[in-house]
Amino acid sequence: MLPKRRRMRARSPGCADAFCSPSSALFPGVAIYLAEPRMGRSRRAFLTRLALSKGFRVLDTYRCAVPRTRCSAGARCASSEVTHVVMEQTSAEVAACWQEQAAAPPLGCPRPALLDISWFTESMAAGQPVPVENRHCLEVAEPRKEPSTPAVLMPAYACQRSTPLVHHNSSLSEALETLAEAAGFEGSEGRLLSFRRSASVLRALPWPVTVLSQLQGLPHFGEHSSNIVQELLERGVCEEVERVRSSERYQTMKLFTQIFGVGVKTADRWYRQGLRTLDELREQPQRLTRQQWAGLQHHHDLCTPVGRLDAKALQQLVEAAVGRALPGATVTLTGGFRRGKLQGHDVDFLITHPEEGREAGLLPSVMCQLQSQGLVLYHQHQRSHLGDPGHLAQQSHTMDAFERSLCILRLLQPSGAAWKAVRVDLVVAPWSQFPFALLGWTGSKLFERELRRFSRKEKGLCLNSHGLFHPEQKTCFHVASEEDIFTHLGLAYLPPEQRNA
Ligand code: DCP
Ligand code: MG
Repeated sequence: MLPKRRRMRARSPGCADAFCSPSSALFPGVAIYLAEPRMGRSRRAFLTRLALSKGFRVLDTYRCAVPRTRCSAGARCASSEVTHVVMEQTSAEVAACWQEQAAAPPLGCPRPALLDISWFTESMAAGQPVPVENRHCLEVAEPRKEPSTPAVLMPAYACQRSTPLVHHNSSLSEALETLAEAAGFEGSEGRLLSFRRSASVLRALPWPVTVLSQLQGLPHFGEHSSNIVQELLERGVCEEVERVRSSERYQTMKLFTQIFGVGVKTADRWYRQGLRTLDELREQPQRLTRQQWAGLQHHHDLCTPVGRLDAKALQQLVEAAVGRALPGATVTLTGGFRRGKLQGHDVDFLITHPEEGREAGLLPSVMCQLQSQGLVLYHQHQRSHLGDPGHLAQQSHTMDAFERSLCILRLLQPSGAAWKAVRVDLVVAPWSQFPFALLGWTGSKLFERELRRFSRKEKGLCLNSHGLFHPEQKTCFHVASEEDIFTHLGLAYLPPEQRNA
């Protein structure tokens, strides 16, 4: 039993059996009745308040839908207004039974629609009643397909499932990604990973999640992630996510970590020292590395997403410079653009040459070529560590030992004299390691992480951008393509467009 005050609140305001009169509702043609059996009283009260706040009319009693004067049942058939009966976790059969027993309308009176909670939550999210579709209806003749049982087998590792770029659960996965990012800002690696994994599962689902029960059986949905999804489905917004997004801490950490060369640790230090804006950083150049200073100088451009056409134009420039520096060398566009993304924060290129060894020390001459054309705004060369003892099997998931140049290049815009600064990574891999490097640099970051975890935990092998190794025997698998790597791991091949985990 609810405390008295809460009971009063659940039933107020206004008339005795309706929570809201037709004249005060935004949608006078719609009168909702929330059927309680599986819903529970407090949840019903919560949903009622939600609907009222959005201007819906919610009735406290269930009656048939014909005005009393025209209804054959006459006075027995009281006020006659419910148009939409909403139930939760109720099968079609149980719903029909409920209607017969609780309040079957007399002959001649049309029955209101018997709907599951998905119609309600979609309407709340839309801010207006959405049209009733078959999938919302409980009164279908054939047994309804239970949305609580996922029609897909969802494997636990992201490398075991297809994750397309465009999917059905963007707002849910973006909310979880925000929480993952915020956890990362606080150094909570465990929370970062669990939110990121649940967001990734949603991206892999071939249908939109509309009711919480559809999460049953899906991997990586702990209590916290499930609660977030539940709140989003019921209210359209999640308080925790909104709180994070509007917090000074999150906004400042996001601002600082977007600067080229600034990681979470640096951003956190600056935040704790009271810094909040880019201008404050610019006033203290002694705090900044050369890379961060260049990042700040070109910050506006570097925060503007790079488009596919820009990536293609840069590929031509890089190909020309590489071709002059080492004829026969190839340039492959990797990173997000290889996965089909239309925009990215940078452009990643992988360079190799079919004759093993010819690629060594290639980048200084490539950079000279680009510099002579006035295209280099900043670059930092890192020599190859491939010759260093024991490097191959030891690389972490974030760093490999390839020669690379982290650059900011000047890209002329088709519009004319204007140009913009673009972040470009050039990475050089020997031919024999190219498939591993390509796999490692195509991403997504979570996909890579999961692939390496799968290799280690399920196969006892160590995978990185240099090779696939047997840790004890220190042996390496020879491969000619990415497909070979998937085969060695016993995985179905996933093309880059399906690696958007
Ligand atoms: N990568 C890596 N080692 C690094 C940096 C990146 O192995 N030091 C890998 C991880 C990513 C891929 O390369 O999967 C590309 O990195 P980006 O950060 O450029 O990520 P994306 O290209 O996927 O995203 P965006 O479109 O924002 O550039
Ligand atoms: Mg990239």
